[in-house]
Amino acid sequence: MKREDIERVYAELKELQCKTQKEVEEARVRFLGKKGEITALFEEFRTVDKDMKREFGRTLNELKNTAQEAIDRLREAVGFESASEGPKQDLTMPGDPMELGSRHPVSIVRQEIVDIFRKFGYDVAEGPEIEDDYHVFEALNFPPNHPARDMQDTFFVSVGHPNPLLLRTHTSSVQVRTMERMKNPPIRVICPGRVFRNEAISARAHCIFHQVEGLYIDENVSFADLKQAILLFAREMFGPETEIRMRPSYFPFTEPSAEVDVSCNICHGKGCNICKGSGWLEILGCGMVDPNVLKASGIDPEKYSGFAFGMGLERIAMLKWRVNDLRHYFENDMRFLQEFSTAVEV
Ligand code: 2NM
Repeated sequence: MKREDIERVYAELKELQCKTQKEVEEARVRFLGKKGEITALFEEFRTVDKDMKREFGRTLNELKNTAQEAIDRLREAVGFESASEGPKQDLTMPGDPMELGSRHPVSIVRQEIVDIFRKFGYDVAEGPEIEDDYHVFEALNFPPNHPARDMQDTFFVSVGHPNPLLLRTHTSSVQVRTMERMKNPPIRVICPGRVFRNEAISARAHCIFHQVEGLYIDENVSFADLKQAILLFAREMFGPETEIRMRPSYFPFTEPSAEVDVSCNICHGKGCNICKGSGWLEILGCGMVDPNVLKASGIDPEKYSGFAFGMGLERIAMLKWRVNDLRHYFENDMRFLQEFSTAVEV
């Protein structure tokens, strides 16, 4: 036996490449099988001089271990061709823990609002995101030249068409569809959904956001009913101490219209940077449904009246969790989303 024989096998091992389990097995037979090269060296070892046995013995054992390790590594590396070839696994071991996801803050807020109005007897309605001019503007008393109908504000799907399709700019279109379908009040409905406006994206504006709008129509519905409904909602949503304040406003589909503020439950009116020192936070818009809107959907405004309201979910979530940039809601940054993992209600 010569030292070169051992060196040669080392060199061959170093060059060894396998692409399949079959090739790995062939390599194992070639080096370590009954007629393998290393097995042959062990045969030869018997003829080695007595004074050399110790050194050769150690070197040969090292070679054998190196070969075995190389084969094992290759077997791992080339992957298994069938499940039965796979590594021996202890099937009684517990599995890898699964990471729990979390609800998106907008989804949490929507669910809270929907739950509150369900309790008040409202149904939930949904409708198409791609709408026509009639359901988004005309039936809602938008005059023909209203700026919201401009391409600057609304995304049009098709242009130059007699009845162009567009992305809804509010979910009021779903309420129009509900009135058309139901005809006979009482109607109590809330419409959560995505809306689209052609705005430059910034900390305070986004071209996609989420709304919940509500509608209540019956005989003798008054502004006092609206005020009470909003107050009850605000106390369910923001706590029993909450006060509301209404400021006159304007919407094409309601008359009179108002904007609603809730008392700031962070500073309780003392003034903080969330309410900008005013003690009040704007949360929604509302009003008495314009008779023209009722008429357009086939409801007799002489017999029935109603109120409607609408709120932006991102805005409410911003107040709730004091998020200062709207863009966080759309970026799906895990570091942001995981902040809400404890907010999951079970
Ligand atoms: C708002 C504010 C005020 C509203 C009106 C209607 C409908 F369809 F009944 F006319 N739905 N939603 C409305 C009224 C929405 O959002 C700020």
